[in-house]
Amino acid sequence: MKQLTLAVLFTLLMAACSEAQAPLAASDVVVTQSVPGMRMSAGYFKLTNNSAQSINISHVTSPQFASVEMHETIIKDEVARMVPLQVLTLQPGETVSFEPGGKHLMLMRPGNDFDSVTLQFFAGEALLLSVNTDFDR
Ligand SMILES: [Cu+2]
Repeated sequence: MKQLTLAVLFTLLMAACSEAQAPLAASDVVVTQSVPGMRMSAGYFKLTNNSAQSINISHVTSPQFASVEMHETIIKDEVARMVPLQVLTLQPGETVSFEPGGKHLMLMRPGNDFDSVTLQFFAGEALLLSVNTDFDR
């Protein structure tokens, strides 16, 4: 009986640890090559809220680019256009995909010489997540 209690406690502790580890997680992170002459790349990924509260991403930055914006592609009058996404809200447990033709990052004005890109996700002043991905020029 005592052994069983310990096993349950251990399991609970492990669950608590993994929860505390990463309230926000990113996977399948891709930053595309910039189109020649455009000096602009797109960023795609999946973002998951592992916490019990909703998360509001206010902006994303990258040390390798002077400007990063969250965009959403919408179709209006059969014309696709991009609109800035002011805030990205993730409900508890929700995963949102940034993908071609939908939500995406626009990364503008790259610096010189880098072979990986860092994306930093912010909620106001708070840095929630920093991820790296390869970038082959
Ligand atoms: Cu865009």
